[in-house]
Amino acid sequence: MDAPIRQLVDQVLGVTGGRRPDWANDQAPVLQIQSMNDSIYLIGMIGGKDVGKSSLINALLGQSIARVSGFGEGTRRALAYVFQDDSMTVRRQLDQIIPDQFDLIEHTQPSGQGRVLLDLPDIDSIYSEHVELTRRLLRHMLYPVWVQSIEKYADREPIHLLATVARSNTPENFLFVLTKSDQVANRHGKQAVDELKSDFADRVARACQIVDRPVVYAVTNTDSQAFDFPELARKILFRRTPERLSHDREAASRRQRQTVARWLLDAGLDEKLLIAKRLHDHAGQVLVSRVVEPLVDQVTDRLIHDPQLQAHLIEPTVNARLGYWPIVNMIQATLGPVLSLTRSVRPADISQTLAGREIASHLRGIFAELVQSDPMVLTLYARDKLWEHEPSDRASAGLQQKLDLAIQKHRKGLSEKFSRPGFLTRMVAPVLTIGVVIWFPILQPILQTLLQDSASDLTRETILTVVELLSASYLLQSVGFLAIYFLILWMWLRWRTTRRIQRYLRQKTETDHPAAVILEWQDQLLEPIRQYVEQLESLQTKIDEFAASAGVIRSRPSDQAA
Ligand SMILES: Nc1nc2c(ncn2[C@@H]2O[C@H](COP(=O)(O)OP(=O)(O)OP(=O)(O)O)[C@@H](O)[C@H]2O)c(=O)[nH]1
Ligand SMILES: [Mg+2]
Repeated sequence: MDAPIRQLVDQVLGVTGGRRPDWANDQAPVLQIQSMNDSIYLIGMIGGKDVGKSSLINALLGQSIARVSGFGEGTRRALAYVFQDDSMTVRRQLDQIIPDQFDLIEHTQPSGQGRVLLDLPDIDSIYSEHVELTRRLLRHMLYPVWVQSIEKYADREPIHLLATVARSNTPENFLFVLTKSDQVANRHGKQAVDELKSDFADRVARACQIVDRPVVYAVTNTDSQAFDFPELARKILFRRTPERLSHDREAASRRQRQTVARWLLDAGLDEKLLIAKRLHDHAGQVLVSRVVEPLVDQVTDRLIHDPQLQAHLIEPTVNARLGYWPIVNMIQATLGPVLSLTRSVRPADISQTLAGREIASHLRGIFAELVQSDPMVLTLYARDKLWEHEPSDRASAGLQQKLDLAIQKHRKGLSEKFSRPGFLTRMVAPVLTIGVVIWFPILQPILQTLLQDSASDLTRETILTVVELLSASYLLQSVGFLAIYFLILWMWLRWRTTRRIQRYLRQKTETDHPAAVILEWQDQLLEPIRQYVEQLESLQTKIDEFAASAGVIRSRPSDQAA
């Protein structure tokens, strides 16, 4: 299997915790297509004890190269029949796969170039090393010949191995042989052989999970002309061109990919994803209904109705705005702090408790319930066990900090927007302040005297007026008037600025609202589940892409029910 496919399988196993499929094990008899030699191919006899594998090799070659035995251990080493030019390469290859466990016989027939005909030990005897050797070779054998004798054809072991091998190689590359047909034909006639062939073909089709029954060749190794022997010999011995080899390897590779794709689609990831999404939704709903929504309401409500919090937000802006008004700014500087002193507030106080309970305690309750409802939460929140004291306190403190920052930002934003009055106000402000101070007590009485009197009395009257203006009683009267005037002006300006800001605060959009950080905080709390969902989704996408490339279609739930 390719490394990326292997990785995909591992990822799915990591998520589902399922059992590793047989074909994904390192030692499984899975065809290693990538490591195959381009021009050399293995054809090996795979079958149970004494079925006639060695006899079949001899009969095919018309000479006795393999040792035949009706009892005892039988064939225990692999025997490779190789064209002489290929022998070096084949020896090197076999040395890597089954070191010291093979013999090599060279021949000089060019028609056998590239082909390695293998006689192998049985796959069902008491000798475990026999099976091991054959399984190892199967990892490199493009063309296994499945040999069964007529008396043993219903044995389960060979069929089981066939089923495993057929997951990584296509049955089109296989040949199926029933040996010792002479024994049945002699006793029950030729028709009995045909019936057994047909039944064997059914079993093979089931094992390989194919619809069409494969061809089964009935032979007797003692007569190379009887039954299907001549046709079988042609099928085994014909020379595979490079094109044919690459076609057959491609077919095997497709089969492997289909096997993996089907397994991936059936691995239960859809269900995991569904459960994870439900968990995410459920956790979100619980958090929203029990903490987030009430908290947003609480913060919003206090932003609008709590005079202390409002003063905290608005006071700096009022200060800055009134700074543009001469004299009024002095009153603000003197009296403003006195007002705001009574209104000191810690903004974080507004989110420490909810319905008389600490936020952290709400969190602990919610996450303890989530753990109960889905143990997956234990894994996802392994680093942030929100059902425990320390992590939930930390999460709650994080929210306080966020809100503090948001309110500070809010305060700054207001100040940026409102602290500088418009051009007209800045023009009018000196007139309404300094102008008033000069006009009413000084300029207006002098001008009045100047305009009332005739030119001859001008100097004297004017001087008299100035003297009057400087009298103690007049000064007191003027200061009294101005004090009242400026106090009223200060109060009016404060009221006007405050009202404007409050009006603005009421129509503020939600994203600017300090309470928006509570939603952000909620997302953060749900992050582990969201990441898990994302991980599953991306795995799902990869699987779907892989399945599509392998030509395997996901069966819908209705199909499965059918
Ligand atoms: N009647 C009959 N006997 C056969 C046939 N093929 C093999 N035999 C006999 O079956 C016995 C086993 O034959 P082998 O060729 O050694 O069988 P094998 O599968 O190589 O056996 P192991 O290497 O031990 O697994 C021998 O006595 C053969 O003579 C056949 O087609 N017909
Ligand atoms: Mg043998």
